[in-house]
Amino acid sequence: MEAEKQQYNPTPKQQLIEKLKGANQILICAHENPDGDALGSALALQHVLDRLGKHVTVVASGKKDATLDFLNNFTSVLTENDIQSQPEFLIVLDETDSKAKNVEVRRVDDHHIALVLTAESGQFTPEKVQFRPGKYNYDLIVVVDCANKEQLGALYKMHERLFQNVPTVVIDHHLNHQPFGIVDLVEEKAAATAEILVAIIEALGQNNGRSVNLIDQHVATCLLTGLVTDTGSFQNSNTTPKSLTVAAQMLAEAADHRTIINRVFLTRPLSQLRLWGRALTALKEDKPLRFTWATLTKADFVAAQASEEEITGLIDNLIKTAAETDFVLLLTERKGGVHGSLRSIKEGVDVEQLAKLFGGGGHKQAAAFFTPAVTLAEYEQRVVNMMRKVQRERLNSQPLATG
Ligand SMILES: [Mn+2]
Repeated sequence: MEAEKQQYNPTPKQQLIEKLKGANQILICAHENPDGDALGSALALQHVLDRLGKHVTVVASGKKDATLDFLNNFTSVLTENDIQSQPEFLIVLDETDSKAKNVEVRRVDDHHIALVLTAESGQFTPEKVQFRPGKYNYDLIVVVDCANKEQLGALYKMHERLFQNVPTVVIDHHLNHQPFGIVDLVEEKAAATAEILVAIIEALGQNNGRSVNLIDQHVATCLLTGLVTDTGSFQNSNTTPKSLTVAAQMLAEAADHRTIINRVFLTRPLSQLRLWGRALTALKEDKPLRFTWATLTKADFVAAQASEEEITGLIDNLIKTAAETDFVLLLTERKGGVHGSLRSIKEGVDVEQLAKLFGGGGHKQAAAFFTPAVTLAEYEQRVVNMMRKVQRERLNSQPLATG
């Protein structure tokens, strides 16, 4: 073992492939409330490992987005309550002095069972018996698209012992990844976990010089879903030549691009449309100070029969398209307070600084904050006044435009 280690220094990718090839009972975990990349990656890998004759289970906590139900095996994804994480319990008998025969499990009464055996010679004594934890149901855990173990949510909390005892490998692309497996394959430049998986799946198809293409239509659709969702349909700045090349490869393998676009981008529940409609109808602007904002109260959510999650996409898909504005703001009344989302439109306008004024954070282009224990009615004016103050200072400090 030691000698082998000295000669061979595998990369994380090689280590990961070896672990996948060597495992038989595999648990694939995606992050809480899995998105297109998390589910697409998990289900693609499941399909491939299945074809390699392994027993594979996919699990994720929280809400599974029903718009992704076109993914192969979507309905087989389990939640943290469905999986067994207790190890076997072993009753171990020392046979040094005498062999056991006629081993049998016998029910004593409604509350007791007995393991019954006879000594071939001599007699067994209590000191010969030991109790030990046995095997787990899984010999490998694969975590996809998670920056840290906390992102697994209730799945991790509920099965902490399982994660501590079964080797875990991680495939991820987040910038702030905190390693938590025996192998963490992290490619920060990858637009999606699905993009990293393509090379892994290709390697899994190589066996002793023979090569099998494991990327069939199901796998290609799953992986393209991950790429399309994480790049906002190749509109976001994380789109690279590699992601487009991989997307082209998936299309060549007959990925169902039309279904992905139709389901992920062109289909919205009516409750969501009603909610967005309310926000857009009440859009406000400060024309001289060049910013635009929308608000949604608790009453709006009730009237639209929409949930808090249905706000997702509103600011990026619609409010952000507002013309002649430096930045946009969306204030929503949520459980326990008011949430603010900010997006920078004009180059150089840093909305992270604005979010920080309200205890929030994020990036220059996209930031958010949450203020507990306030209502929108009392908070909106305060936020807007603060934005006015900052914008006024910013615009006044700028050199006058020429021409
Ligand atoms: Mn991702």
